[in-house]
Amino acid sequence: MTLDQHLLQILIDTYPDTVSFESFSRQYTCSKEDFLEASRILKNKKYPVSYTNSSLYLTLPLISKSKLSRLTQHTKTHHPFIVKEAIPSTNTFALNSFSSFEEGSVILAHHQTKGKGRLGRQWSATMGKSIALSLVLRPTIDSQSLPLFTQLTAAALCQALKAYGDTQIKWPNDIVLNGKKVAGILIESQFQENRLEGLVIGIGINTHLEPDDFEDSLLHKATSLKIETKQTVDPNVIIADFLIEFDQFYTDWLETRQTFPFISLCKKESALLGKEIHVYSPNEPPKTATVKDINEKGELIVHYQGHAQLTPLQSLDFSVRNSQNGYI
Ligand code: BT5
Repeated sequence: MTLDQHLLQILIDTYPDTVSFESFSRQYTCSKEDFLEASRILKNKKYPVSYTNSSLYLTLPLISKSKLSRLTQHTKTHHPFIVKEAIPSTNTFALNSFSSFEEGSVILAHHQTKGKGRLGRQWSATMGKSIALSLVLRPTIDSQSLPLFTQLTAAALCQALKAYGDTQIKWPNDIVLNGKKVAGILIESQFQENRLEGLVIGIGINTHLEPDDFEDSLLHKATSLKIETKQTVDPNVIIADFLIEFDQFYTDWLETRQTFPFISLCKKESALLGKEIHVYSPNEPPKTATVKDINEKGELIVHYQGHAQLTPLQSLDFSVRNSQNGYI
């Protein structure tokens, strides 16, 4: 590790306290110049660091491997944590080296520079102000069960974020808080010679983003936990809470193959049930429909205007928007 990486580690573990040159140099022999240079490097990399006199501190809590391990020591699945500084996408990173990660591995990044959304869309993030997480799984399932994982993940994430306000699930993969998107889910699969080798469950959560961090086009439909609660939140607690909820649903489902526990939660917390929506599918004009249900396969059951029958929608093919106010 380089000196700035050591300094970052100490700052993370010391948060919210300051780290002085004296205390740092007791552990890592270095000159004051080296210490200042390491501080400058962190600042240039856009870590949220500030100075007081000759001390340094983080203005926001960052992901801490040691804290995460402590908070998840009793989870049902073992979760090794891999924390990267800055990478284009935690999902791509997990998929590119899929075979090297054991089941339950969690890849995180302080800064995800080219996050992916569904259907080729982008997911934006700012250094230290968002959670980018990819969970590696190798369940023995057929590819038809894949859409279920989005609902299972949405239920777990919605539960984990309840502590910060009235979160709801906008089928299939958005978590909304006070009507605006605060988190998104992207599940990707890894195939080896037509055999499903495993899954990468990607989630992005806006923790400390400020209005300035969002592009203009997102301002009316995106938010962060900080904006909504006016408080600093601990990403480690959020990640641990999500994994605890996820493991519960996942291990139960592996055992029983019953989808009721998480589908019923998706229905209870649905931002769409009973609403009129526009359904967008590739190469077709949007169609107006009323949302009637979410079935046991995780499909959205809608009633298209003028149709006698109900139609199930699969998350892979559609995106939906509320008719009245654009987002939900
Ligand atoms: C999603 O796609 O919402 C999936 C987001 C998944 C991100 C995670 S982060 C870890 C992992 N690694 C990755 O590379 N990705 C995953 P979708 O439903 O297609 O929504 C994308 C749309 O949401 C964009 O077209 C924007 O309109 C909007 N958007 C982009 N960034 C946002 C943000 N930070 N907050 C709220 N909305 C955002």
